[in-house]
Amino acid sequence: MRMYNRGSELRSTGREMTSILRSPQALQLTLALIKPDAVAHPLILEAVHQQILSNKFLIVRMRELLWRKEDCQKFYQEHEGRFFYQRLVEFMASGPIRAYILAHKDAIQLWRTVMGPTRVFRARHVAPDSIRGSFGLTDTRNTTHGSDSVVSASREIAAFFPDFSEQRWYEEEEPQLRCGPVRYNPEGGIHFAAGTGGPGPT
Ligand code: RTP
Ligand code: MG
Repeated sequence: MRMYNRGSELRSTGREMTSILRSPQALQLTLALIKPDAVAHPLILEAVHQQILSNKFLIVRMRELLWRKEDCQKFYQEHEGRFFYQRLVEFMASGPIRAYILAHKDAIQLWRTVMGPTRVFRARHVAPDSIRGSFGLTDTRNTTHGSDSVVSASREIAAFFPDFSEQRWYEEEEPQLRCGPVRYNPEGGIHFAAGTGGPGPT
């Protein structure tokens, strides 16, 4: 059984664990991607998922998908013209990826810290226990992606989860998740506010 303990209280409810969250600060959202190099290796995929849990993120949504080259081009538009752009776009379309919406009071910066530096050689030296330091193969195949600002996070979440309404989530789910209790469903790989039965369409 997987345990999730974020606050002062933790109790078992059979297959799931329930914890009480009490934070006055609103949860922030970020988009996290696990890139094809890691999704191709089930043990690495699971290790990255565990890093998300052990760093106390709430997993709001999760999906696996194959991306078309045009989608990658659009997603990485800001890097168009850079020497690594073509390589990056082709790599991201080369196999399945996993996308997450993660919540935490400091989701954007925390996820970037957990990932480690972009360049794998640097990651191995300055943050060997980070995700990229542990699993990154090259500067392109560097295991994960994370949004770099609130504006990027909103745009990237909308690109990967077109049915997700951030506004509705802040109105309906965020207060419940923040005030707890929260459950983690190991089968679905997501957290949800206890008593809600999990997220419906948003
Ligand atoms: P990311 O967007 O992936 O979360 O990482 P980041 O902000 O640290 O990096 P960014 O500059 O946005 O670059 C996006 C992705 O492009 C690839 N890249 N390769 N020197 C290189 O060869 C190089 N520089 C960037 C990486 O895969 C990076 O994650
Ligand atoms: Mg970036």
